[in-house]
Amino acid sequence: MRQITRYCGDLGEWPQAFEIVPWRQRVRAQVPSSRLQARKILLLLRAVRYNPACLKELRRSGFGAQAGASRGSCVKMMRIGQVSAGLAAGLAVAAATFVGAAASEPAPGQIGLQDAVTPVMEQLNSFHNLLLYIITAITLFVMGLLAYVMWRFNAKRNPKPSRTSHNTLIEIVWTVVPVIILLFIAVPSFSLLYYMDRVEEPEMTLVVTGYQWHWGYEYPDQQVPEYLSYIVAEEDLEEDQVRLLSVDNPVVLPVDTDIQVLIKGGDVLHSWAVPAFGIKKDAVPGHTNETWARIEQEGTYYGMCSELCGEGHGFMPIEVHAVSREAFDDWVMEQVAGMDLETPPQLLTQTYEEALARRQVAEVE
Ligand SMILES: [Cu+2]
Repeated sequence: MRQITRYCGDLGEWPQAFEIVPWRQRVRAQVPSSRLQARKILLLLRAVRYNPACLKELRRSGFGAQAGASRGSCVKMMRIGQVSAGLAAGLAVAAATFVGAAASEPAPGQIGLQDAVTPVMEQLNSFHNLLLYIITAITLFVMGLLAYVMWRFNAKRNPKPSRTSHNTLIEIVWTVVPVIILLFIAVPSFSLLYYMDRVEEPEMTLVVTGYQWHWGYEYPDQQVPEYLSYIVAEEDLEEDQVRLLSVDNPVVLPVDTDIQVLIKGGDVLHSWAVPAFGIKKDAVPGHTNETWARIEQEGTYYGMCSELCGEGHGFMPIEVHAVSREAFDDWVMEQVAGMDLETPPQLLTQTYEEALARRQVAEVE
């Protein structure tokens, strides 16, 4: 948000449009989806026209998630932009693809995957796109063949059907070509699978445990004992919280840090899945699964339990707050304050003694 104001500050009335307001509730309740898309396009067009750095920042921050505007200013912008609703609707699809939806959560009218914030998800994204090209080509080719066969070999054109039943060359071709295509796909697929598997030298570890129906999080290196994370009930939602996705105690993780994530089940099978990180790992009772994340952007990211685990399966969301390494250290110090620690917590930017001294100085002041 601060970044956006910095880059977009010279756009006059602009920053107002990016005020963080409880826009989700307001906008979703009042503005139809096509109008939301129109607003996105207009903001985008203006950003391109006035300030490329601003556009970059907007895209980085997940555009849709933070660009809040009331219905009034939306209508005003439509007038300012002098873009007819028809044109806007036509552009909507293109804009949704170009801008990318919110970085952290599903958005209305979203096309494609959530924006990647880890190297793993970036690679997953490009692998997904590669497959999409291949699938499209195959589909078009097969459809073309079918259309040709229907036209060329219909009963009218062939009153006396041919009795041909084998053609060795064609049979070899239609066996070998798919094998080659699969091999071609297998190479990036396997290398990605191993890349996702584990990180060489993690700087810290997060232990995730799935329970019916909430999550437990523990930071062994930081001596933060396990705490539980429950969904926020609909009637208790605060203005900036998201229905079915916000939790009472989110996971806090540092950005630009290789984090080992260990996932296990406390009772039945669950699955810890955060789309923006490219993580979906089963939480299995009696077995620890491993994966990793290196988050490249600060922000709030949401996910859900993705393994049917019983009645409350749809109500155990995941909320991750990715903060700077310094802010993470501060958070750890808050968690361990007043605890009787045998081993000092491993902090990322300072030693425990330094952090303690700093806290004491701050208290005196
Ligand atoms: Cu579950």
